[in-house]
Amino acid sequence: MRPVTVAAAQVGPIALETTRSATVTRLIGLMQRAKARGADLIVYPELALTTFFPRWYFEDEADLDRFYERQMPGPETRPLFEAAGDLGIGFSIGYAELTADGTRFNTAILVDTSGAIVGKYRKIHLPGHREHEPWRAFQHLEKRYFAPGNLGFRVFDAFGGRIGMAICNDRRWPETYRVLGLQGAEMVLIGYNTPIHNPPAPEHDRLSWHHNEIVLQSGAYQNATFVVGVAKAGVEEGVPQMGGSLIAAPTGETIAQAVTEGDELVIATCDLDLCKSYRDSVFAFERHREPGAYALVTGTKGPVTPEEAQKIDPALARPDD
Ligand code: CDT
Repeated sequence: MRPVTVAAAQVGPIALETTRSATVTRLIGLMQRAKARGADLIVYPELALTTFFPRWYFEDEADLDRFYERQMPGPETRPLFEAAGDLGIGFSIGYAELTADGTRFNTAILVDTSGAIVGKYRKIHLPGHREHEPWRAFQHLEKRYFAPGNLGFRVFDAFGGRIGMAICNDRRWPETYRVLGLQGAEMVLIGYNTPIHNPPAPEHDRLSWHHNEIVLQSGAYQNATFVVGVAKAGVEEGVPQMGGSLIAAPTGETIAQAVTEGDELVIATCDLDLCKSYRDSVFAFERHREPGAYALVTGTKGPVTPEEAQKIDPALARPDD
């Protein structure tokens, strides 16, 4: 047995004017409760230090800066690291990162039980749009406010296992889990902010929870890993965001799930050895995958015609005698 007790720390709304320090105090409260319930690791949502600011169009880029961290830890976030070290609990948290060269990333880090950063991920799949679209009830300007992550999907050996991270929209893409799965990920941590209303496709709104659960479950099952999905939930600055935080096992089953849309700990003890049974049998990648047949997966970004596909993968043009 290799048990890791993980707490998905769903966080209710954070108002625009809430200070970083107030939010960090709130996150420390969740951390203390998680530790008291036996957690080794607490996972906070995407952009957990502020309100989900991509819902607004800021004409002046300088207005954006207040949402970004130039250092991690910085003066306002250091107490979170100190609390983790004092309590002996690890954490993962999402935040907006502004690098020394001025690049903006949507980032998550993994911190061990001594309070040291042991892993970093920068969000690769950025949803939404780049330009102001006033017809929308609210914006989703991630493509404007962040550059695509440049660190790939890495794994980190920590907590007695192999941990991967992804952020929100990444969870909808099978490539995310597969790249991590090919590196032996045993637990994938995914914070998210998902507005229930999707302005370009409102017909999807009622399916938000269904889509959340199927992608987290299938990512877990198809890659023989635990997946921890953690929401920033509730009505934040007038925009309802889905909760539905959950922990999925390599069996494909949900083993713990949120029942509120506010601050809530969703806790499960995950035996990482459970991954082995799937990785050694139905998903023994080294025996059963056929990467030669997947040329289109990396050979094109968008859909192609059958003729274009044949140029990328000549097998698709071979006579079927
Ligand atoms: N934060 C984030 O990535 N949210 C997206 C919303 C998609 S609709 C523009 C998500 O996939 O949940």
